[in-house]
Amino acid sequence: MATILVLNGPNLNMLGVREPGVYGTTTLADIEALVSHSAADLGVKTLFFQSNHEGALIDRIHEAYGKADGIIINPGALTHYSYALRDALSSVGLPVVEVHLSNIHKREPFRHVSVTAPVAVGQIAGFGAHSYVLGLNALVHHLQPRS
Ligand code: CA2
Repeated sequence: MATILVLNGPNLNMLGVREPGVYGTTTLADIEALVSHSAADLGVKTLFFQSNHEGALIDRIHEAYGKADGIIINPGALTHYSYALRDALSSVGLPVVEVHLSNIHKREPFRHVSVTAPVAVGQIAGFGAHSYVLGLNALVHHLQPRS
């Protein structure tokens, strides 16, 4: 059974707690439950990790080397400037799908750039919590093209 690591970056632990007007009322725990259910339907195992610290995310990515089969990541604001996170994703050689709750391309100009997307298989943005489910489906299809 394939194992997918689902990573969330800075401030995503505040989902559903603060700024519901921007990011909605769904909590990170709700998103993880949604992804777990989809994973069960798809026959894959999911592991979840969130951190507000770049280095902790990088350590978790390194830990996945040789253990996980793919990564779904919402890097939060690190998306826009963390070359270290990008290098970590690249270093483990696992397929990555980048997801965003909001459509980063129709927000402030600084959010239009993703330094992590070039090392991902693809990016899904703008569908709220459903971006994660779409990302999981895309990653599983990438790993098992017939599914
Ligand atoms: O749309 C996304 O998923 C983002 O990755 C969310 C990041 C943002 O910096 C990216 O540009 C796009 C921010 C997550 C912050 O989440 C909060 C949740 C509640 C209250 C405040 C922030």
